[in-house]
Amino acid sequence: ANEEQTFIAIKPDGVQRGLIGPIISRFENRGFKLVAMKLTSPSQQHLETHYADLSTKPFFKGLVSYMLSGPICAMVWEGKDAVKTGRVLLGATNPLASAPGTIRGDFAIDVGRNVCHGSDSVENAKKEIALWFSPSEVLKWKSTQSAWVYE
Ligand code: YYY
Ligand code: MG
Repeated sequence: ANEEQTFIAIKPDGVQRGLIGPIISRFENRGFKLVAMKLTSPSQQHLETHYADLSTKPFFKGLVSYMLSGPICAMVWEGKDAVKTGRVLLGATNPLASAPGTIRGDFAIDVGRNVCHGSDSVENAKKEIALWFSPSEVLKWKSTQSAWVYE
């Protein structure tokens, strides 16, 4: 029940701005468990697949070149309601509409530089995790904190 997984990626602007630590801390502090992580520079084709649902949007080309502009910190976080709660931690897509206290609401201004990605559904999380990680890169481990995070 507490094993839902979501794909979270710190985008090139987040990496360049030194926000890997602060963003990871938000998920750690909340009680989620890190089960996969890598710093990676995926190909254009990989990023076009990741954002395939948006391929007809006018911002698609710019989005892909932004995602190609530097390393990305790709992660899988696990825990109760991880997908929906991950989106809450991220804030709205447009940072100017994101509440303070959210990642985008605290660290970003423009929609095309919104520092972090998070899966929007359990089904898409599964697809994204399979795209970014091989099964052996996603670890099964028991956190000693779990009995203090979950009742
Ligand atoms: O899931 P989320 O990242 O919050 O938004 P999506 O609608 O999936 O769009 C993906 C990505 O595209 C968004 O994080 C920024 C960019 N984008 C944009 O540059 N301009 C828009 N009007 C909408 C989205
Ligand atoms: Mg999305």
